[in-house]
Amino acid sequence: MTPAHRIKTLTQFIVERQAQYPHAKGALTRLLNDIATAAKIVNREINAAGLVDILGYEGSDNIQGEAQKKLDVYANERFIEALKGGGECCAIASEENEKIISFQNEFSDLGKYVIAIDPLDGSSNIDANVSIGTVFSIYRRRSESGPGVLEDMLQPGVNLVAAGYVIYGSSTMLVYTTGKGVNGFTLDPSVGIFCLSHPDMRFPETANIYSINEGNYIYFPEGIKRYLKYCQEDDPATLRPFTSRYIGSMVADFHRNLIKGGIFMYPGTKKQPSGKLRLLYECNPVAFIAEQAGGKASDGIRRIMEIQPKTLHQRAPFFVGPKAMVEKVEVLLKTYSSEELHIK
Ligand code: P6P
Repeated sequence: MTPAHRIKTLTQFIVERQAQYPHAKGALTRLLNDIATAAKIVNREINAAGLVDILGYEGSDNIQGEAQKKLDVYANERFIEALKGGGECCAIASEENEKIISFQNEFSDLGKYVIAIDPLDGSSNIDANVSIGTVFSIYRRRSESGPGVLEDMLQPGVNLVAAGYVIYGSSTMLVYTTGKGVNGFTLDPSVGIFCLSHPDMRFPETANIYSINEGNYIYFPEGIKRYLKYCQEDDPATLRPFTSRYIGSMVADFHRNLIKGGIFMYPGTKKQPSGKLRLLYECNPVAFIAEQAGGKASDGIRRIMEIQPKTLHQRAPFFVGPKAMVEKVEVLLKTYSSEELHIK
């Protein structure tokens, strides 16, 4: 048992980091704490979901046309409530809402940030008791004042101020970055406090896991088919054959790969050329974390964080993990799929 004086809580950590920025007024600190508060409330419902009637479908579809699980709706409402109440952001883009949700703050010096969020990613796994997650991106607003507008949200990942995810698994963790490394905090449910458990997270030097839905194999570009065969070749010197691991919940798959070393792939296919994952609130935040952890994130051609979003819910092919693994995919796509993917 770690002595109490050696536990560093998320709040202590954020405040300490804020002290490194003399001009910081604490807005980002409060915003991150608002997110942590909502995560604790969602975590409580997820853990109780098996006991109360909150599993199953809400009976409505979200803007993606995906049937909304009751917990999706519940999580979305909790995060919107916490962020609106906290007053530090002027708009939210959520996977569950077609348009941005804008707030007018009565105090003009508030609301400097906008948030893009997937409140409950992987929710199709809820009733199978598989780990699910929340993913969030934080940008500075671009508009001067008043309620946030769409242009505040349509920013490339390189403009991110902070990004992170919460994984609701065997334990609940919040992992985030503000561009100065990646740190992981585990929730102590007995006191409702996130405690620093994974300081300075980085991809391991050696990595041998690949994560992809191989059920889409026949629709993959030739370069991806070649990469999968590469993963399966017998070459102990390069740790191959790699191990295939796929949960179908991006946060859980990425978190495992960050800890143990591996690449997560959701390629574009003949059926969905832009892939399935959304740029703003799934690819960009995970890409920021991956880069800060020494890795790389690409759409197979370009750095994910340099893509200029054109629409709120646009999708992107997504390859994220250790640099060497992502670069191998990029080379094979360039070699075998250049026409298909219009690679110059
Ligand atoms: P598939 C969950 O619905 C999600 O958006 C991600 O969390 C996950 O990685 C992906 O979809 C799984 O998609 O097509 O493999 O079931």
